[in-house]
Amino acid sequence: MKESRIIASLDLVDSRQILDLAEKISNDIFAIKINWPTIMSCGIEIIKRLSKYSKVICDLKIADIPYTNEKIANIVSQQGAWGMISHIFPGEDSLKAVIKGAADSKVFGVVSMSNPDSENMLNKNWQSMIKIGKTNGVYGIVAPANNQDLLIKIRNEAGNLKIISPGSIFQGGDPLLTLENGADYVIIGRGIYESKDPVEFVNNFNELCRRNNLLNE
Ligand code: BMP
Repeated sequence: MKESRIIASLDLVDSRQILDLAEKISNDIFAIKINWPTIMSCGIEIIKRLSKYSKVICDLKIADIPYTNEKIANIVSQQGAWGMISHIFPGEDSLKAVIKGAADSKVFGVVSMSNPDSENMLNKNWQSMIKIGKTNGVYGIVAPANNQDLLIKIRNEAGNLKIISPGSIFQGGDPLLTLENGADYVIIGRGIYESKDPVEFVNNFNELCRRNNLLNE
């Protein structure tokens, strides 16, 4: 069956609303990503509840010392998250601890960000962060959908790593172009949950991908 390339970033703070939307779109997306606002408002058990509908990627952007990172990753994994997002910038020791704590859950490392000022900070170090990610066995990395030049450079060095890309629509990126330029999945938040009809939005984008031969086998 062809597989959607949408990761829906459901950054909502009401459990009922997020579960309702998850139920409606779950058949037509690849995964749901949740972030701090959702977890802080709905509680950590929202991971388990959403996992009934879809793979869940927990975007805590873990960035602490190894001891703490391992604990965080372990809790997320025990809640049933399919994947989690970790920073790589704190260094190899911290990333290794995330990967250990994550056990069977996939780890995605941040090698670049979509906010404009990250060009002056984090994004300067994307090459060394990819190297650390590869050496330590991350499953994928995060690269911006609103910076196609950087995305293409990252794709060329990422090898087999999956690329997940936020920064579409509300942050200016074009999700179709992002897939054409080598992202494996586009992360779309407000573009979905603030659209008049999220189900229609997701179906329309899947159809656009299908017409451009961009659905996964
Ligand atoms: P939106 O499509 O509404 O802009 O949401 C994007 C989501 O991806 C948010 O959860 C945001 O925190 C996250 N994100 C991002 O926008 N840029 C990054 O570089 C990394 C992210 O995780």
